[in-house]
Amino acid sequence: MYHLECVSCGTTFPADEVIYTCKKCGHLLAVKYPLDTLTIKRATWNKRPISVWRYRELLPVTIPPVTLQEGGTPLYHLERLGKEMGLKHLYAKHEGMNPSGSFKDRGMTVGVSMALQLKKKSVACASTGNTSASLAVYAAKAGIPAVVLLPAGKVAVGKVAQALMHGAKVISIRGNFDRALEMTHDLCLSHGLYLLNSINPFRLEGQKTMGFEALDQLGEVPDRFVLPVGNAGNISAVHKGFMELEELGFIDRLPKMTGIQAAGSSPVVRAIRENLAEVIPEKNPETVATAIRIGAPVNAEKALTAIRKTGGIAESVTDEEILRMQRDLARKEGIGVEPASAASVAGIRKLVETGAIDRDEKIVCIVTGHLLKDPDTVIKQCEPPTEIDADLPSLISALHL
Ligand code: AN7
Repeated sequence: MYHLECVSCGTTFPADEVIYTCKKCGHLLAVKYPLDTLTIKRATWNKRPISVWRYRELLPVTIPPVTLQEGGTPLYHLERLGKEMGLKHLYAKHEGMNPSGSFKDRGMTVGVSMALQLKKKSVACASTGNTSASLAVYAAKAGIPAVVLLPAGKVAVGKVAQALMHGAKVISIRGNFDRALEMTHDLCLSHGLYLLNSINPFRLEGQKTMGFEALDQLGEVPDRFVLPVGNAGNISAVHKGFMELEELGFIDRLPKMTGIQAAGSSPVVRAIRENLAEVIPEKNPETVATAIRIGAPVNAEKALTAIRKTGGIAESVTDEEILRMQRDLARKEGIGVEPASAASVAGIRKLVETGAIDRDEKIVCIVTGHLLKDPDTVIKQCEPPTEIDADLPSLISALHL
C-alpha cells in the first residue's frame, strides 16, 4: 500500500521494516503512497470531524489508532496584531490546544499507533520537552513503557511534569538535546525500543495534518505558511503533505514555507542565507525558547528543500523579540503560547518590517505549544500578584480607585 523511500538516493524499503535512515546512504526516509491509485475524495474528508484522522487515507496506520482526539485545533484571525503590522490576513493555528498542549500529539498518535502495528513493545525519544510529554501521554494510552532523555536543567517545568505524571521513565543527561538524540538513537538500535523522534518517518505523517486542517479551515491555500524550527521535522512534514495534496489535484499551488529560528540556535537560517548544501551544526545553541534549543536539526535536509522549492524564507528572531511576541499574543489576542511558539509570529513581524514579505499576503502561522508549558518564563516577565490584607479598603487602595 505504501513504502519508505530515501529522500536522497531514492532507495525503497518495505513499510514494515523498522528502519530510521537509509541503509545505503544514511539519509532520511519518507513514506510514499501510491497516490495515483488511491481514491480519496475531499467530500469524504469534509464529512468527518476536523482532526488528524480525517485524513486517514494519507496516514500509514492500518490498525485502530491510539488516539486522544488530537488535532482540530482553532485557526484564529489575528485582527489586532495584524492591524498593528499592517497585515489584513494574518492567522495563527493554536497547536497548544492539543491533548498534551503541543503539536507533537499529531505525530505521536500516528507514531505510537505504528509502534503497536510494528509489534514493538516499548518506545523512546530524546526531547527538549514537548516530544517527551506527548510520548508519555500516548504510551500511557497504548499501555506500553516509554523512556525519554532530556537535557538536564534545560526543559520547561510543565513538560517535565507531564512526562513524569504520565509514567515515562525520565532520564536527564548532562549534555544538550543533540547529544540526547544520538544516545537515544543508539539505544533504540541496540535494544529494540521504537524511536519516536522526528527522524521517524511515520511520526511526521501525523504532523502534516496541521497543514491539511489549516487549508480546510481557511478554505483556500494561504500564500505563506510559517513555523518555528528546531529539528525541522514539522516544516518538512507540512511541506510533504502539501505536495501530496498537489499531486492528488486538491490544490494547484503551495504556500511559501517559512521557517523561524531563535537567533542563538539558527543553523537552518544560516544555510538558507549562505546558500549552503547542508547545515553547519551549532555546537552550543542557546535561547529562552528551550523547545527549539537545537544545534543539529535532524530534518534539515528536508527543510532546506521545503523552503527552497516553495520560494520561502528562513529568518531568526532574538529572545527579546520572541518574548515580546509572547506577551503581545497573550494580551492583544488572548492566545497563550510558550516562547518557541511565538517565534513564528515574531518572525513575520520582522519580515514585514524589513520589507521581505508583502502586506497583502494571506499568512498562516503555527503556534506550536501552550503557555502553561513554561510557567517560569511567564512569571519572570510579569509583575507579581499584589498581596493585600483581606479587607475592602486595602483592595480599593491596591486598585488605585
Ligand atoms: C513548542 O520536544 O524538538 O522543528 O524534543 O516543542 O519540528 O523540531 C520540540 C520542538 C517548535 C520545533 N515549537 O519543531 C522536542 C522538540 C515547539 C516545540 C518546535 C518544538 P521541529
